[in-house]
Amino acid sequence: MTLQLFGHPFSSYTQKVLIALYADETPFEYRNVDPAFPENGAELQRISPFGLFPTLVDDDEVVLESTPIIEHLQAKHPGPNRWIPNGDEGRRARFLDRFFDLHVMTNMNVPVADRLRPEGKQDAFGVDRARKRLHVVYDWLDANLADGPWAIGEAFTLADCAAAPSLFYADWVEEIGDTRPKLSAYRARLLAHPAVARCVEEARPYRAYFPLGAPDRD
Ligand SMILES: N[C@@H](CCC(=O)N[C@@H](CS)C(=O)NCC(=O)O)C(=O)O
Repeated sequence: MTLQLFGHPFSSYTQKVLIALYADETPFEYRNVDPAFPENGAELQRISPFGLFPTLVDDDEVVLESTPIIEHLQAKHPGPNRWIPNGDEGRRARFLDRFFDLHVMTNMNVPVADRLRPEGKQDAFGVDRARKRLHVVYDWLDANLADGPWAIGEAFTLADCAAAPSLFYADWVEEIGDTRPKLSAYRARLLAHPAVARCVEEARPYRAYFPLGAPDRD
């Protein structure tokens, strides 16, 4: 049976998994959960506890969470890319995957989610702290990323799947700017990767969904 991916083209975590699927040219059925396709959203609510996306269905197995989904793809549907290499490289890829999700994606999402809160329920302190933390994170990445082309060096891995959407959107929230040349160049290389570029194009029609207003670039 075909793999099914429940996700949304504008969703950063969906894009993280799509990058792996596209880069490996793995066939799958895309169940877009945009309100335009209510049957996909209803099915996702049925199979996933919080209705979060991405959610992968492989025969009768439901796989939740973007990182385990990519691990599942590597184990059960391997393609040309090795998402988690062996040994030290694999440990570095796993670490950076956590770093991009927990520090870039999470802090990026605070101001975004805050804008969606009901009037009077905003958290100005939390938003300010998250914006400041993004700059600390940028400085750390600029100092600690491999010289390229990718996060751990030569291999395009799980870490890059996580990095692409998180840096894409984080830069819209707080610009990386000219003072972090290594990180800026890495973001640009990611956006030029064919699998990432495809995700960016597929998400373009949904840019009006960005709660802070999408900048006129990228
Ligand atoms: N830790 C999860 C995060 C998934 C997640 O938060 N997805 C967002 C879209 S990017 C979502 O489902 N939002 C809908 C909601 O919160 O109801 C992963 O890695 O897959």
